[in-house]
Amino acid sequence: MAQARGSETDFDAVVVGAGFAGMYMLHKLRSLGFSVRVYEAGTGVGGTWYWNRYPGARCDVESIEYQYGFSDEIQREWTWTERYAAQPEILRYQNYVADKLDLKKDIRFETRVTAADYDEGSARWAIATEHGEHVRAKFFVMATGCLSSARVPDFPGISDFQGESHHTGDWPHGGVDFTGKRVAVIGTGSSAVQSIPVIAEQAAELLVFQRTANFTLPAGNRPLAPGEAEAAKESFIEGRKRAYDSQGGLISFEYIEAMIDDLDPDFVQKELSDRWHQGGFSFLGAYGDLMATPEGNKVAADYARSEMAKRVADPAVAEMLLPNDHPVGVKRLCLDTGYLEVFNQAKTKLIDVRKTPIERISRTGVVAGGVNYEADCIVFATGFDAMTGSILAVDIKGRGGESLRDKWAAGPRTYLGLSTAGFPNLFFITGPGSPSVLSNMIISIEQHVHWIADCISNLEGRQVRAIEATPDAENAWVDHVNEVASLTLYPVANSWYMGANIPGKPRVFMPYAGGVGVYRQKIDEVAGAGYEGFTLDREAQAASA
Ligand code: NA7
Repeated sequence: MAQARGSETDFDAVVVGAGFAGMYMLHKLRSLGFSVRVYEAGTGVGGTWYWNRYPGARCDVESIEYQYGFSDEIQREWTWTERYAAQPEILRYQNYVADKLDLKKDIRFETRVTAADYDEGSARWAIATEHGEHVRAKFFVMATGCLSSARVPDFPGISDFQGESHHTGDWPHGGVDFTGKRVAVIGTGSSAVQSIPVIAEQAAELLVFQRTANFTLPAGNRPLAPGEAEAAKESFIEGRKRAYDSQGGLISFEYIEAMIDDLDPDFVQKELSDRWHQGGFSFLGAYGDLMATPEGNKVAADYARSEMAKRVADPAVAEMLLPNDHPVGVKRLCLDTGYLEVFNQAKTKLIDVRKTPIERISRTGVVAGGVNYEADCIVFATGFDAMTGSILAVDIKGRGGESLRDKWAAGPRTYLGLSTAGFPNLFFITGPGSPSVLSNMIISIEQHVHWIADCISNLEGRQVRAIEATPDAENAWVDHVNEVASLTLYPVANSWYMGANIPGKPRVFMPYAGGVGVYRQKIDEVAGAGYEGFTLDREAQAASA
């Protein structure tokens, strides 16, 4: 245990981020008796759901599944109102949990961690914040989220724009009034697909700048029927156990394992149709090779395109909106509520910026293909420096002063997505190399929080002062992550999973595609074998005894 446990400058653990991951990590470690300090850049808890306040922001995992599962009391006390919860409801839930567990007293808000240096002599992290605060901790946990580093492309002239502009991931707390305005939205990923129908309700004119047409299916959102949420509470804890062992941490649908060629074509079409109209990600589980072979995927992609085309009145516009350069599901599938229908409105114009790239932002709008598209507001729905952006935003230096930014210059390298060689006592929650964004994030967060808390407890109990992944174990894991990815179609698309949306970012498939259940088995085996693949610092143990 830390000598100065509970002092204002020395902690057992410092955690960065107070979203779902950081909040639960704090609670878990604190309940085990450890002293913890959390740093959070925002003024409140919530992480992703604190920052992404754009109109229409909504989770694409069903609310019943997208909530903590560690407390039966909490899940019974909270009642979700919609099939897919909207951002304000999720943020209210997070605040309810934070207040119930009295988490906020250990969180320093409006404080970014800027640097963390590992001191080998004391086996402690020295952590610095933007306000010049310096604290030390034995364990350093990055709970920074996978999609937290909002990215506005480096368009020339961006500061010349005289109107209002916002990134969806850094949205003003007071909201934005688009009434009667000419609004330009750049990007057509999930954030754009969710926000555009809501913006269209207010805007006088809507310009949508599309680089890649994305697959989108109707979310099928609806209010939960009276009694539905209550009934779900009865089976929730039991369902959680199944979710932990499932493929994607979701139990509201089954993945069919049989390959398409072994199935009756009529069955396949019916399955695709049923799943499409059910809404959500179940569509991607219609048969075993949907995400694994171009031939298998094409059947689903053709089905998706035919459904999407039905929603767009003008065939020329439909042609622009139909994805044709990547398999379905390898970029995050969008779930929408009235997105494609917006393009049937006279006030909406779709601009293909693959054909006519955005050249610059002018004082009065967006210039593409030599045309200045005038706008009063620009919405940058341009995504994030995903998975590594927020980790590398902190200048982390490990043993021998090695910089994590340098170590990961050619792409992130982790052991189990939890740790990285050369950086003892540093943990990532849902880090690159773990299922993370390919799963129900809450399931993966809980899996990691449990593992890290068990690990810390175990080491403290044995008075081990440092744990560090070995380079061999890390290399083998990185190879395994790549091998599993290569069995899927994921690497073929220019997605943020691959880092492809950031100019100059290495193209590496970052999440682990092997599934939540398989992954869980692996990390539990590692722990059960006495932290196989890690070095435990026993020399120091003897010294401190
Ligand atoms: P995404 O999914 O990364 O979408 C960003 C969009 O912005 C996407 O359509 C990009 O096109 C587009 N983009 C990015 N840079 C540019 C430039 N320079 N020019 C034109 N268009 C650009 O982010 P979201 O916020 O929508 O969603 C992130 C995740 O949050 C989502 O997957 C869910 O998990 C929730 P591209 O496709 O790269 O050609």
